[in-house]
Amino acid sequence: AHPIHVGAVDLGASSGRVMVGTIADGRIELTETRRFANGPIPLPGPGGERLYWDVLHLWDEIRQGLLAAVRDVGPLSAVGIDTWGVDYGLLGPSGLLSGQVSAYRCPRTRGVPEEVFAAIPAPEMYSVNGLQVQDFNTLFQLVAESRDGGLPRATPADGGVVSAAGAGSAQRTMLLLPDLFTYWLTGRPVAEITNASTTGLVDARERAWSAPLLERLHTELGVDLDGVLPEVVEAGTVVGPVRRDVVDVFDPDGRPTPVVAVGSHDTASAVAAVPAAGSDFAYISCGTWSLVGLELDAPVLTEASRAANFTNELGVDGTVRYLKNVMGLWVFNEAVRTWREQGLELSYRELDAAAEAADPLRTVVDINDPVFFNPGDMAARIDDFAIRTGQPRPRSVGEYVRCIDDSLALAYRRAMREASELSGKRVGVLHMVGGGISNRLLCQLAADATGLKVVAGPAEGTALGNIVVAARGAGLIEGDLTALRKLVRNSSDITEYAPDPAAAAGWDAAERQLFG
Ligand code: LRH
Repeated sequence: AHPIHVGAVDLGASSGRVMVGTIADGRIELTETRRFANGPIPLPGPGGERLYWDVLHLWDEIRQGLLAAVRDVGPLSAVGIDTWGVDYGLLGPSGLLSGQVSAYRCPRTRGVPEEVFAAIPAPEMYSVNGLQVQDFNTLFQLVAESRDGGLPRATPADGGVVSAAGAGSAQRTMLLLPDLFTYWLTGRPVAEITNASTTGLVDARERAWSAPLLERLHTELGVDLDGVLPEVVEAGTVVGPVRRDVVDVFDPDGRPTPVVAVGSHDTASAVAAVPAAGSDFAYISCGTWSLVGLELDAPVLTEASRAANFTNELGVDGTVRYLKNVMGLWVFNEAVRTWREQGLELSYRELDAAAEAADPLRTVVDINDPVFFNPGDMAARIDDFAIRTGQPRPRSVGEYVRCIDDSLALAYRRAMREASELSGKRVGVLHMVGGGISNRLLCQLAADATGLKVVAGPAEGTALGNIVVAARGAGLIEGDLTALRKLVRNSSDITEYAPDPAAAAGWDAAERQLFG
């Protein structure tokens, strides 16, 4: 059989890439055809800074990456797109992008959840959408958007001021970022379910927009989403052929390549690629964020789960991604960015080696503390945290990185235990996927802190998850999730880390000291 080439566009908050997965002999070989930097761009706004994505630049990179794929590797039999969750663009009545695309770290949503929960109590909301509360959930962004006038208010809820007289929101269409790029490629607007589940507007049991929730947003907060939300599709749906006049991408028969709505939330693609053989596994998807959790058949919508801020995002093939957002390598990347601005040139390898040599658990922070969320000088924030909690401040770059790694592992330990308790699922092995697994110290610390065997790999989990779902959606391969995972496993470098039993006491003590 001749090889099948599948294009995967995978955008992260700090970098994006276009890959080709070549499927032959039960394996996938990856070729990267384009990689580019990404990051939120600040602009001055009313009451402070706003953060935006340069989506036109991203679109241009996607186009060039796909053209390079066809040119350098061969015709593409399918294309799939995934990005980080929650962010969206709005189309105006003529289908053109209207306004800018806000970045999820934009402070415009500060205080919005409280405003929303005053009208729709948080427990009521969680019992429907099962979503953790983060300021950046699309629902809160849409409330902020309508307050800024980007989404016209349907009722004069802002002290009698109607922002765009007469213009109903129904003239807008909201497309999450992967769906926006898919729309530009195919002309068809859809909402792929795994990413739609990060909006807060989806009924987690029904896997559909929640009509009662939308109704309440309209009547109680004046946010009218009637007609704004596109048709929901499950991951694996062929959205349509690529428009060759837009990007000239074709298959081996010269026909326009089908664009498949894959697990378009990057985390959903990463979880689809966890190379697990059985079902007793937990996972950590390690990138800008660490997404720590379990795969379940049904959402956990209990009050205890809400109180622990666990989320029920939706996965491919009817699964639920029951997980927690842990701050992730964001803190490390921001620290490095600041050091480089200060003139300190250290490679990742040197930084990891320095962390490895540093004393373990000397300083630990609550890595999920909101002080680490916004861009800025992370070392200074660690200092503040250390002083506030009566711990020694790190004395060297290596000690700062060690503090970040130790603190991440401590957060993994806690999230792991909670996920198990709240869902009743027992965990036998911890899979780590994503670029963050190149940090070997972090993988070992994850094993030590959780007491679980860690199976690390693949680093390109998200792209592989994208590729297998795109390939199956386009009818190029067959099989259930277990079969797709086997294909990923055959294609990946995998490293195992055994927990060091002698380390357990240190982790117990660190957790007690920091969290009581
Ligand atoms: C990871 C991720 C995560 C979301 C966040 C906005 O890239 O998609 O799952 O919570 O970005």
